[in-house]
Amino acid sequence: MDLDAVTKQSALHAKPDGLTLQYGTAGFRTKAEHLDHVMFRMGLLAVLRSKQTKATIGVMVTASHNPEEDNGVKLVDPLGEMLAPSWEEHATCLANAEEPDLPRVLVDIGEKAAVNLHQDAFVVIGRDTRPSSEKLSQSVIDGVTVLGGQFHDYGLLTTPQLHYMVYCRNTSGQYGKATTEGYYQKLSTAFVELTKQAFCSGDDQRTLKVDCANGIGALKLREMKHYFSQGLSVQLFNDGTKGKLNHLCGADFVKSHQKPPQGIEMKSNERCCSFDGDADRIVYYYHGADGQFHLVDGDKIAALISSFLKEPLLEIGDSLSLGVVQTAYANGSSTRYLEEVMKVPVCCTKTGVKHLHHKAQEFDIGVYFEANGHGTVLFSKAAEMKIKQLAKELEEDDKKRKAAKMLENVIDLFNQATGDAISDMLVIEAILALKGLTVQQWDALYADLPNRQLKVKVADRQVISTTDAERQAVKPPGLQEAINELVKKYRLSRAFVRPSGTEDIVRVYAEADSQENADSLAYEVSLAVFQLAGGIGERPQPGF
Ligand code: NG1
Ligand code: ZN
Repeated sequence: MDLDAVTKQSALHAKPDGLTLQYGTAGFRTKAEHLDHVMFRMGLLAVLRSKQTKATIGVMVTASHNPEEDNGVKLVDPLGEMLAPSWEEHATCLANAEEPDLPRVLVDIGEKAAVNLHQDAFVVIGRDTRPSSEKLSQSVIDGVTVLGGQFHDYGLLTTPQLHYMVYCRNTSGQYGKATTEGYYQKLSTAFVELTKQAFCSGDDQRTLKVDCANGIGALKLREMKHYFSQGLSVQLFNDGTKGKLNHLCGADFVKSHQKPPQGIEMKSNERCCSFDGDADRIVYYYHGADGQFHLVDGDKIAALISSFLKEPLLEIGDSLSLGVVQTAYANGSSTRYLEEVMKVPVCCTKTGVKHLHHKAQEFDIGVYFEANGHGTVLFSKAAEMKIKQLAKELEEDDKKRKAAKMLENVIDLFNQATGDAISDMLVIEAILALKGLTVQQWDALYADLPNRQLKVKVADRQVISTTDAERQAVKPPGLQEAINELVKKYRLSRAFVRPSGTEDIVRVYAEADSQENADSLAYEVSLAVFQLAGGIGERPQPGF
C-alpha cells in the first residue's frame, strides 16, 4: 500500500472534524454533503475486501427511500450478499478515523483481516439518480484507484442490479451475463417461460401501473419493458421527468402513510405498485369499488408466493423444506395465516434484509420479506440442483416434470442475490396470471390488522436496546413495562419500539382491532418513549 499516496488523496476528500457515522442496516446514510470522505474510504475498503476474498466486490451509492438530499453507500460481498458483519466494523472504523490516523487504521484492517496485499482487486460501482450520486461515486473510484484496484463503473443501476452484477462476475458468468442486457434477458426469459401456460383473461389483467418513486427504477424498467411486453404491459408513473425522488411517492411513502402516491391515476380495482428510490422494494395497492384504498404489502407478497410454491413442491415430492422469514413489523394476521392456514413454518428476525437473508438460508426454500416490500425467495444449491435435474430427466408430459420446470423458472426469475422490485414484480405478475387471480382476490387471502408506525425524536436513540428479534425493549428501564400496560388496554394488540438503523429516530409500531385503537396505542407508546428515552423537540401529539 502506498500510504503517502493515500494520505495525499485523502486530503482531497477530507473528513469533517468530529463527524462520526455508523455502518448501519443499509451501510452509511446521511446528508449527501457529509459523505465525500466516506465514499473515498469505502473505495479503499472495497479494495481490501476484494483482495481478501479474491473476488469482485460491489459498491452502491444510494440512500434508497430516503430524501433526495441524502445519500449513502453500501458494499456488496462476492455472492451478491450484504457485507459480512466483521467488515461492517472495519467500515465504521475507517469512516470515522481522523485524517492523520487513516493510514494506520488502513494497515490495521489489513492485518486484522489477513489481507494479502499482493492480490489483485476488482470493484464494480453503481449509483442511483440522486444529483449527488455521480460526484460521490467518483470519490469511491478515487479510493479504489489509489490502492491500485481495478474497477468497472456501471453508472446508473438499481441496487439489485449491482448485486446481480457482482454475483455474475464471481460465478464466471454461470448465473448470467454481468450486463444490464444480461439482467433483462435472464429475468424476461424466465417470466415469459413461466407465464406461457397462463390462461389469458383479457387485457385488463395484463396491465400494471408502476409508481417509480421518481428514481432509477423508472429508467431501468423503461429499458426492460420491451423484453416482456407480450406477457405484461407496464405503465410508468413518477418516472423522474417532473417530480422529486421519493417525494410523496414510492413504496416507503405508500406503506407508511397507507395511501396512494401522488402522480398516479388510479381507477377502481386497477392493480398498481410502487418501487422505492433504488428499486429494491415493492408494494401493491388498489382502490376498491367502494373508493377505499387497499395496501397489499410485503407480508401479502410472501403469502402469495409461498402458497404458490407449495403446489409444485408437493408435486415433485415433499422433501424440500419451505419456510417464511419475517420481522416484528409483519402484520399479526399474516403470521397467523402462514402458520395456521398455510401450515408453513415462520421465523422472526431483526429488521434489515441481511438478517432475513441469513435465516432464510436455513430452509431449502426460504421466502423472506419485510412488511415494507423488501425481499425475495432463496433456493439452496441442493434444492436448485434437485429441481433442475427433475426438469431435465423426467418424461415430457410427466406432471412432476411440469412442476419442476415451473420451479426452475421461478428460481431464474428471482434475483437470488437480493430483494429486487423488478424481479419480485415479475414473479407476482406471473403468479397472478397463472392462478387467474385479481389483486382483490390476492388481497383477500387474509385481512390485515389495523396498524400504525410512528417516529419519535430522542437525544440518543442508542439508549434503547432490544431483544427477542426487537420485540422487547430491555433498556431504558421501565419502558417495556410501560408498553405492556398500554398493550393490555386494547384487543388483538401488539406494540414494540426500536432505534432506527437508517435514521436518527426511534420507530414505534402498534397494531390493534381497529385503526382508531392502533392509532391511540401508537400515540401512547410514543409518549412513553418520549418520556422514558429522552425525547427531544415537540412531544408526540395524538391524531394523524
Ligand atoms: P430502519 O431505519 O432500521 O427501521 C429501514 C426499514 C428496514 C430496512 C432498512 C434499509 C422499516 C421499519 N425499516 O430500517 O426494513 O428496509 O430501512 O433500507 O421499514
Ligand atoms: Zn431501497
